[in-house]
Amino acid sequence: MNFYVMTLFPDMIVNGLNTSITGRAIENGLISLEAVNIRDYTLDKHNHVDDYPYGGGAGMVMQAQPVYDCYKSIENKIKKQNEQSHINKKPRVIFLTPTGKTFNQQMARDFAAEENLVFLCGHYEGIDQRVLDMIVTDNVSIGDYVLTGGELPAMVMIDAISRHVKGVLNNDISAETESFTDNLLEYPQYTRPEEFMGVKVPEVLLSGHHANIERWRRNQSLIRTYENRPDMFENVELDKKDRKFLMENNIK
Ligand code: 6GU
Repeated sequence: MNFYVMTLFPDMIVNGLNTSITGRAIENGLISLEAVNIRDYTLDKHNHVDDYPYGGGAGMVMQAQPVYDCYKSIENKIKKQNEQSHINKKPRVIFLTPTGKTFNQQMARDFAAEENLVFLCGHYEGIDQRVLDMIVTDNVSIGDYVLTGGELPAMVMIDAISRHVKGVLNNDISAETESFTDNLLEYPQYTRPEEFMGVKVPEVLLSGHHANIERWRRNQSLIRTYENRPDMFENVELDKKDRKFLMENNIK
């Protein structure tokens, strides 16, 4: 899977993602990452990529031309790569914007099925709408707060998408057995020592009784989801034992 990021801060993208699990995936050739500097495509003699907004108002707007030319260079590169295999599919282009659809785990799975993904990071007050209308296929936000630019959101998305690419995670950690998959949050984890600053590991986890451990973990997931994510809890499929546990604990 190939990620292309159009940005004014390519170092931020590359330095952030060359680390840890995504870094290893790049090293192993499971994913590739190219951060392309939009400023390299400006035709302005002072290398400006922004200008004042028509209609007035605060801030600056990124101009259409450098963004368009930057995109075209990426599109051409992908076209050439696809020529041998007779594929002729335009890549999805994701614009990172607080006005987009909120990113979630299902979107991460869907995007992971693509061969190429192009991300467009905005800065200033926005990007000229004309170039957005020409090239963008998906408008995506990562949550209800405002950031200074699209770089961190692009990195968040690339991390979440990469986890769904075969070989990126260890085989024993499946991307699908984790939080969100059955609308439940993960249960708490413990490791050695058995006692830390006087606090013991929950007895059941030392018992070796697999059914009891599974039940305890499920109950913990239920409590966590109920307390932290009431919106998700509504979609949890509860069985008889779940209901009994919730009743006994005055939940629901
Ligand atoms: Cl994608 N961009 C910016 N600037 N802020 C955000 C965001 C994106 N998602 C949440 N906040």
